[in-house]
Amino acid sequence: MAAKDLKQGKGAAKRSADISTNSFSTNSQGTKIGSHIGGNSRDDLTGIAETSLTGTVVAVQANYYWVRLDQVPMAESPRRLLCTRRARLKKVGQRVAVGDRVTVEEPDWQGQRGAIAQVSPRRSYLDRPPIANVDRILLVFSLAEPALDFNQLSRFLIKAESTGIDICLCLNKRDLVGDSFLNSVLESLDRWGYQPIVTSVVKDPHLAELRSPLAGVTTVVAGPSGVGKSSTINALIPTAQLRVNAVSGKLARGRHTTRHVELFELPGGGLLADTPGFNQPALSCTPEALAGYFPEIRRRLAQKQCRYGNCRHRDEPGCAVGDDWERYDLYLELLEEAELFEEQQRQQVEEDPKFKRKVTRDGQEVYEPRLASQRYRRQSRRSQHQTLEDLVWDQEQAELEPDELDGEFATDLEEPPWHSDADR
Ligand SMILES: Nc1nc2c(ncn2[C@@H]2O[C@H](COP(=O)(O)OP(=O)(O)O)[C@@H](O)[C@H]2O)c(=O)[nH]1
Ligand SMILES: [Mg+2]
Ligand SMILES: [Zn+2]
Repeated sequence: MAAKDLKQGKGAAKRSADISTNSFSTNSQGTKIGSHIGGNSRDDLTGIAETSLTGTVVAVQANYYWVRLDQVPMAESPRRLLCTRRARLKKVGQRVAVGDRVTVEEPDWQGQRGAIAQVSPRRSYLDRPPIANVDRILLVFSLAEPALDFNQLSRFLIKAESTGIDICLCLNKRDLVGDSFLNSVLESLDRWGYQPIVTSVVKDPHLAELRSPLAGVTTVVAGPSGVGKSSTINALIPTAQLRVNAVSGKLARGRHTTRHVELFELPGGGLLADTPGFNQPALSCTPEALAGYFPEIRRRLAQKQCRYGNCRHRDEPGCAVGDDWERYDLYLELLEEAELFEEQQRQQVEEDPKFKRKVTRDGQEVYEPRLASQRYRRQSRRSQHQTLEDLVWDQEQAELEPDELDGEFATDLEEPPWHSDADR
């Protein structure tokens, strides 16, 4: 399976699709507000049945989810409800992430509470930070302070390309550089295949061109520390009030600390999430996939094919890509890294008694967890997805959502995680 599929496409989408076909008929014990019984509750009067309350998860706090509802029954009803996740979702392993489209039941308008009963299949999923249904990555770099580092920019671009999500590149701090420097940067980036939006936030603000790519979609803001991500979001959404110059990156992320991800609403519609900066994203893709993350290579391959289907565009005879392009040396460097990474993964997995090697019908090598018993089969299939995902994508330690810390995603399957106090 292509790494890209594991990352955000088929793997995640399939998981949620499988789950969403389950019926979530409610446990309606006639407890709360009689949410599924027709009648004259005030919600019925407004034509919005409580069972059809839909919304987007905009923040996750411990085992609670802030859901922004698409519609509310009365003007004074709260737009956001603090929700738990139904035990049923937990049992089938349906995680809830920021960005998920959900159905909410049992709204308690006064207490501003509810319960998430269903999660819609995801269009995309990013695991770093965990956000579902991202439409666009806004990659912010600064032209100065910190100085533009082309190698770092390339790595961020390639990491972003590897998600398959649309990229919008932004060069900030325009006020700090002269025209000739800016133009030479723009010429280089154009050769790579990118046409960035140039902004400044602080002096003589210039952000207008950012508005249209962000309107109406869900965007994740990424980039190194100090380039002006938080400043940009604050300028676009004054109510966001993100801390500028906040410490971020590896130091700020302990093993069990949650990275707080929150989606902010743009005044004209659309959602925006800040991410903690990280200085050098770990590139953990397969050697085969790497070429697809360079627009220059994609462009050449669209015109002409290499002689060999498995060409790595290094010095193979009949290669259509060649070596006469600006980022060729970087490509070679990353190809070597990818080959090394693949080899390490193979060794790690071969040595691990929890996995067995299997060759699929289409000839791909996969590693499956050895199953403890039939009883855990359903559970283990899910863990397998998760584990392979981690193996391919995560060189760093896993950073878990708090509600995964209950062991739900552990590869050790001896104890089924069927019970948890946090459930309702
Ligand atoms: N001169 C200048 N400084 C900026 C601009 N945008 C942000 N800054 C400054 O850059 C520093 C880092 O900004 P911040 O938004 O915290 O960056 P983040 O780490 O990417 O979120 C702050 O001191 C900002 O005031 C800009 O367009 N021009
Ligand atoms: Mg910041
Ligand atoms: Zn080639």
